[in-house]
This record gives sequence, structure tokens and C-alpha cells, in this order.
Amino acid sequence: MNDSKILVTSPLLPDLKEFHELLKEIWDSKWITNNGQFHQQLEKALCDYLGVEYLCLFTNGTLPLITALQSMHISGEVITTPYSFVATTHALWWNGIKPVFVDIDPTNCGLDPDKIEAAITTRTTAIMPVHCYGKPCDTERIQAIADKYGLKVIYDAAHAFGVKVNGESILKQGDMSTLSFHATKVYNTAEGGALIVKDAETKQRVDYLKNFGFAGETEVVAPGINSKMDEIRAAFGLLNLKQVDEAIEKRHQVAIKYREALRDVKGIRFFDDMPDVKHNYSYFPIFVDAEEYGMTRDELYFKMQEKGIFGRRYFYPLISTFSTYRGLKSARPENLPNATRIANEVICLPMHHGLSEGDVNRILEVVINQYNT
Ligand code: T4K
Repeated sequence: MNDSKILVTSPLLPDLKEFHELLKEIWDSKWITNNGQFHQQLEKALCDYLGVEYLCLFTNGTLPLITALQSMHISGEVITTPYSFVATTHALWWNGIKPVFVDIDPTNCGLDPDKIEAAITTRTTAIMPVHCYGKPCDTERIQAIADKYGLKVIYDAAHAFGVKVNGESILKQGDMSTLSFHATKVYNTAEGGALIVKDAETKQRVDYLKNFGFAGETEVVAPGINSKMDEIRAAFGLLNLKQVDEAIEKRHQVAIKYREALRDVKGIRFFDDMPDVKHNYSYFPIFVDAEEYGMTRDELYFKMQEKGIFGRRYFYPLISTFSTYRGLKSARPENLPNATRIANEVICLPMHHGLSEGDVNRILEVVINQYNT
């Protein structure tokens, strides 16, 4: 029996020889950060690949969230989801903004548009939804609400690299969208991220903000931060971009196998592809109904670990339960019934380009056998 560990993900890595060649260029140029040639090339290549016009590279996926809020002077209260990685809400906190949690729609794990209006107050200035697992939120309804109340919309699209709806990038929705290029993402630059904006003027402003607010050598136009991507990671990113389509296709094949095998397992729910959406298969969450499945989510989770399979409970616990946020009125579990339930049901099965057929079979055996015993 093969007992080697299967982790939830594994980073896409460029060919080492090709990377070395680019490193040699960087060494020769002696230009290692501050809008170097690879940074410029990667911004352009990502715009082309993603089908967006204006993209600002960042050093991770959290700083574009913080900077997006800064650049639009968002204040007061912002409506957001408790069902995400904690960085989403922390970005609000770092801007002195009060997060207002709204429940999720269990069919896509995004903000439930039916529940947003009730959370709007005179202090609300924006909505910050997450395309959780890369599944598009109901952007049309969210935009209609934003327009009705004059609110900005910032999408945390950390999981939505390359996702398209009706052939259009999901990153074009709202006022701004952010991406994460962390090692655990479909596309990575080790650490990295981006902010997608709508026009050249905004890009200029964001580029100032991510460079301490400098506009030229001696002028500082705003209290900026340092969140520039360096040349080494930009070069890494250029190489990874060449192989990301192949990696997404491999993930797609894994998703197909998971779905085929789990379709008839009672008490296990998962997502199918949505019509007219080009998915990126960034995560494969399953939701365990303990009564029907005959075992709780945690029992299955730890049983998997005993067999060397390390799925992850993304996103448990809910952000709203962490000490910083749990005192907020909107954080009460009775305000968030779907998110509370889903957080207790979810396991993200291992999902990455490097999973072999044998790995997938080993994972499925545990999930299916536990159910049969
Ligand atoms: N918004 C959303 C919705 C997000 O999901 C995230 C990040 C952000 C914003 C913020 O973006 P960044 O500032 O992080 O760019 C991970 C990631 O650190 C985090 O980026 C990600 N979301 C979150 C969902 O997951 P952990 O605590 O699960 O990472 P870790 O170190 O436990 O790694 C998970 C698995 O990946 C391990 O089992 C092993 C594997 N792994 C990991 C790394 C780092 C590797 O094989 N190689 C590696 O280098 O948070």
C-alpha cells in the first residue's frame, strides 16, 4: 500500500533550467525590483492572458485588497462574507472599516444577494464579495444593489484566476478585483498578487500607492505602502504563465473523476460546473451531511489524515468567529446560518496539477469506503 502523503495542493513550478536563464538575465542587468523589465512584461502578459486592460502587480494577494480600499477612500461599513480566508476581512480592519457580515448562498458559497439590502445602513460605502473557490458570485444582482445604493464593489477574486463568464473575464466585474498568486493558487509567483482596475488613471494611482505614494523622485502624492513585486518572482511568474493552461486542464480531469465517483455517495454534495462559465478548478470542496453520510465532516477529515490524505477545511472556522470579529452584531451565528452550516460540512479534497490517477483513487477510496462501512 502506498502511504505517501497527499497534500491539498502542490505549487506549479517553472522549468528550473528556464528559470535559471532568466535569473542570469536579472543578475546581468543588476535590476532586481522597482518596476523592472520582467515586472513590466508580466503585467502585460497577465492582461493578455486574463483579458483585462489594467492590472497592477503586487507582492501578495492581501495588499491589493488593502490598497483597493485605500485608493477609493472606502470608510464606514463594508458588507462582506464570513466564508473566506481571513485576509478578506483583515483588509477592511487595516483600513479602519467596520466589516458587516452577510450570509452566503450555499449554491456558490458567495454572498447571498437576497440578504445584502437588509445589512445596508447610512454608513455603508461598499460591498466586498469573494468568488469563493473561483465560483462566480451573482455579479449582476450585486451590481444592481450597489447601483441602487451608490456603493462601490471590490471583488476578492483571489481564487478566480482565468475564470470567465460568457467569454468575459470575471475580473471585469465591480469597481476593482484582486488576485492572489500565492504558492497554493492555480497560478503562482511563490508570493504575489494583483489588482485589476478599470482605467489608466486608476492604475497610475494604484501604482503610486504600492510604491509609498511616490509620483516621481521627489513627490509623494499619498500615504502609500510598499507592495511591489520583485524581478525574481516576476520572471518566475512569466514562466508559470506558459504552463498554467495545461495545469488547469489537469485539474479539470481530476474534477471529472471526483464527480463521477462521488455522484452517488449519499450525504456528499459537491459543485458541478456552471453553464457559460470557464472554471479554473482551483479547489474541490465537498460538503458532508453527517446524518446521510453516517459520519461527521471532522470524522472523515481525520480518517483521511490517518490514510495520509491531507484535505483542508477551507473555510472553517468562519472569519466571524475569530476573536477580532466575534463581538460584531453581524457576526452572530443566527445571522449566518448557511455559512455556519457550510463551514461545518466542508472539506477541500486535494486538487492540483500533479495528482496521479493512483492518488485520486486513493482519495476516493477513503471517502467512498467510509460511507460504505
Ligand atoms: N483572499 C482569499 C479569498 C484568499 O484565499 C487568500 C489567500 C487571500 C485573500 C490572501 O492572499 P495572499 O496574501 O495569501 O496571497 C493558504 C495560503 O497561504 C493563502 O494564500 C490562501 N488564501 C489560503 C486559502 O490558503 P494555508 O494556511 O492553508 O497554507 P499552508 O501553508 O498550510 O499550505 C497549504 C498546503 O499547500 C499544504 O498542505 C502544503 C501545500 N504547500 C504550501 C506551500 C506554501 C506546498 O506544497 N508548497 C508550498 O510552498 O493558507
